[in-house]
Amino acid sequence: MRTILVGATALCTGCFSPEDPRATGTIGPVDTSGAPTTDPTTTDPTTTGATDPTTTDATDPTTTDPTTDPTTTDATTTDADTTAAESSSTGLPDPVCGNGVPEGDEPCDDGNDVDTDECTNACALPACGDGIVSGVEVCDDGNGVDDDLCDNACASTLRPNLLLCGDSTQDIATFIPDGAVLTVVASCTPDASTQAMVISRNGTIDAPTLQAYVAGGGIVLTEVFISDAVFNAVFGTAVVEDGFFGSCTDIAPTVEQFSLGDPFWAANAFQAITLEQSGCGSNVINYPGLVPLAGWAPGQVSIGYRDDGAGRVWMTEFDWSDGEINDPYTEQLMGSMIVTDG
Ligand SMILES: [Ca+2]
Ligand SMILES: [Ca+2]
Ligand SMILES: [Ca+2]
Ligand SMILES: [Ca+2]
Repeated sequence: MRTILVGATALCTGCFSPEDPRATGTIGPVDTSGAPTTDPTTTDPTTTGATDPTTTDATDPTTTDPTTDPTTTDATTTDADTTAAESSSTGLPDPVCGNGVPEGDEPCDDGNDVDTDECTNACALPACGDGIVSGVEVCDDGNGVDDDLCDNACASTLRPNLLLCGDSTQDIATFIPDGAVLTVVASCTPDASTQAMVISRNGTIDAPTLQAYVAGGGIVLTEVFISDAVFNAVFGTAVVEDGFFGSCTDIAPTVEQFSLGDPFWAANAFQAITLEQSGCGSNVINYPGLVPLAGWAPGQVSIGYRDDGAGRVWMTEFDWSDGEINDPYTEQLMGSMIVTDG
């Protein structure tokens, strides 16, 4: 028994005893305390956790998804290109005015060729100033000038009627200038509605009526054979016809020009004709107060005027009422006299 115990003690001489501080204190606590410190603190939470949410997550939503996809590519570039392409090439055709269908910026399109109804031929609604007389407009010269024959409210600045006193083969409506709105009325009794009264050779005149009319701003034109009687009726004179000139062509005798500085010639460029081309009548040069304008020769006056108050009496002493030749220049001169702002 003893030997075994000694032997056993001798064999285990090099072994660590449980009481040895080196074995228990050094190895045990190092293994145990080192493992838990290294694992949770260093590796798991810091490296793994920080990398995943911060780096990966931030890159995905901010950079890739929202900026590139929806904003740049989809919304702006692609949509806009598609829309423009559809409307210009693929979509509706350009508006056609006159097809009866209001399209694009056409306010109307009635498809007819009537310019003066509720839709003009330009597919526009009627308006004062468009140069088209429609609706309640008396006139519409579209020029923006208020003090001419048609004012900016599309109302005529003339009295409405043009009177013909006496017979005339010539249609005196041909004397009405472009832009003037006048109604021809057969009458020898002018009134406040009379823009001008044209008295032909066989017209019947009444002196007091003529005097009141002219003094009130009326305009009178005469003809061959009656100029002296009209002049005397308005001005109380006693002039008589003197001689007879011209070729009785019905054309205004503008062979000779007088009073070159008169406003009438500023408004109507003088056009000379020959004596053979001229209408016929008597010389009115000796009518008192007359401003001579044109005639057959020096000292032989056919056309002139004299004012009385706001009115004016024109001597148009030639055979215009026969109307055998429609002469545009004669019509222009007569028209200019009719709309004179006396
Ligand atoms: Ca149309
Ligand atoms: Ca129309
Ligand atoms: Ca108009
Ligand atoms: Ca005007």
